[in-house]
Amino acid sequence: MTAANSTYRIAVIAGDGIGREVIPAGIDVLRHAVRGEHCTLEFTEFPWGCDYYLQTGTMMSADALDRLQDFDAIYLGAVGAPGVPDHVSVWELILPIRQRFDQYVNLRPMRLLPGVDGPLAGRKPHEIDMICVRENSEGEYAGLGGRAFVGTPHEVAEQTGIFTRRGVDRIAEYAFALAERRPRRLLASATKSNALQHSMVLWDDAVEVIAKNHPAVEWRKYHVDALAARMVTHPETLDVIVASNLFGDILSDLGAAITGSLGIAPGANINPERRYPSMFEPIHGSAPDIAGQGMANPIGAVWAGALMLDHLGLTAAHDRIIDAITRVMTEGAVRTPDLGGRSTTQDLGSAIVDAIV
Ligand code: GGG
Repeated sequence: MTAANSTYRIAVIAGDGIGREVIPAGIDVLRHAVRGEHCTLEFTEFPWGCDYYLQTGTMMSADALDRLQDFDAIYLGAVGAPGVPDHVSVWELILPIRQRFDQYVNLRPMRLLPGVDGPLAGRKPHEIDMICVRENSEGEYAGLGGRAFVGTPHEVAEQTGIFTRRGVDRIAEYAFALAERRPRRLLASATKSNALQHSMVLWDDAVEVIAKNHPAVEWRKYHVDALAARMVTHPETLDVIVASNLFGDILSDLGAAITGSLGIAPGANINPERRYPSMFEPIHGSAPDIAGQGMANPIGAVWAGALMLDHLGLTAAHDRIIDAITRVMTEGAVRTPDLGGRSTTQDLGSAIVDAIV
């Protein structure tokens, strides 16, 4: 950020599939939302993703991380395409960015918007308002392990989860501090310490110590399977959920599903110390089955963009976007097919732009 002229430099990686459709809609909304804020959003697009991989053999250029480091934030669409193994697209783009820039918090709001019918019968927006604080730098996605004897009957794979005291302490601290700022001040810690007797017992021990610093927060731990069930049966009892990398990934997809569509859900990969740029993305993937048809829901990307503005200090612009999304969903005239409508990505993006006041 350059304070003198309030220009915010944003790296854009639209990526693959519907990422290329929802990110332009998001940029359009962001530009409208900051009008009157006396600032400029300067977007720099990078062509990285699966097409780039098929042309060059790598998902990003060799100097990509050095180049991204100079930006105030990164706005990501989606990665993944037929013809490129998913572990390549994720491990050569999303995960290196999260790790290099120590984006150890993956924040995923899960909120039923007014006007949206989720799959849980009769539930009202105030009953489904959760946020997942997912550990984003280690755990099950640490990347350690390997395969041997590939292609033989003796083939073996090892995937090692890494849980450090520092890693759990810092994500728990972030989650409790967030819970303290929310009206209900509730926190659920996702564990599985009955079966994972090393990693998840460390997780539980660390969370318990951090909880003592936050006496105003009412908290308890749940085994992750029971917590998944509770999200469906009693979502109104849940507020902040703190979870490991894998558990948080799964729970937040479930959370998105019960709010009506995966297409609505935003994600923020945050380096809270602001030593490095943070990255903002819809949680959905590239959806090759609907890519190219202009029917993807842009709300996840738009909402992720709003989280980016909030992170950059443009809180009023964030609020304007959330109000506009809420207004459009409440009115109900413009909906993409995932929400039961026939509108296009562009229709919905334009309706959100028009609803910004
Ligand atoms: N919107 C980003 C995207 O394409 N995500 C796909 C994905 O599977 N990401 C893995 C993760 O979030 O850990």
